[in-house]
Amino acid sequence: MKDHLATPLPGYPAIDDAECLRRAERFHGIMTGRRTVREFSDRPVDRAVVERAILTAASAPSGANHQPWFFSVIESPEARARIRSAAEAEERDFYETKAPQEWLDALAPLGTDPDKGFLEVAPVLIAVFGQKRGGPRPGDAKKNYYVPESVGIATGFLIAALHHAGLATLTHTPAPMSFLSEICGRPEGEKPFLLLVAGHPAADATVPLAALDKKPLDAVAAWI
Ligand code: IYR
Repeated sequence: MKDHLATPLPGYPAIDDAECLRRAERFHGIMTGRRTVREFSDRPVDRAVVERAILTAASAPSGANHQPWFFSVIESPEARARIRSAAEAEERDFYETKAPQEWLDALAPLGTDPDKGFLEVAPVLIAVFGQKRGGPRPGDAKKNYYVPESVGIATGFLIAALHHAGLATLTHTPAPMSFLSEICGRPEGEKPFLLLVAGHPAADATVPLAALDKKPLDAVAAWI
């Protein structure tokens, strides 16, 4: 490797193969318990939990370590009502006009519709943005690299962190979602990537049976 500043690798204490497998199995158990939830309770979530989950997301790998993401946590009832109204307008357009039949057929087993009441019920809305320019330090304005990939990985970390904390999540992507930039006051050059809804599930929350079907290992992986 070329000359650069480095420090001995921290955080990987030696473990044996059995312990390695136990950890892989335990984490699989935790993550396969995650469900996309569309019915939330209005029970508040401690801000420290959200802060910690965002710090987990922000520790994700990224192009040139530029960390090209920003997380807007939307608390104000007024902003939430605006987001719901803008999202529902887009979704009505989607379900009633834009979506081809094949897409509607694909969604039918999940029972989704243009009603996005959860945007005003769930206590946590996190709008995730990708930044075209930035850099490793706050205030940098260099070109960023692999922005959608980096932000996607960070969002995966965020979902895993919230789930691990015991919270339910829903990835919501009304299209277009430029209204999020305006409502959250984000600058041009920052693009909304996804709206993550989080909170405790409603006591009577259900999950579509179709969502429980996951492909077996041999359908998703091969060793060559
Ligand atoms: N954005 C719409 C439709 C939708 C699309 C896909 I692909 C989904 O996996 C789920 C929903 C909505 O939120 O209802």
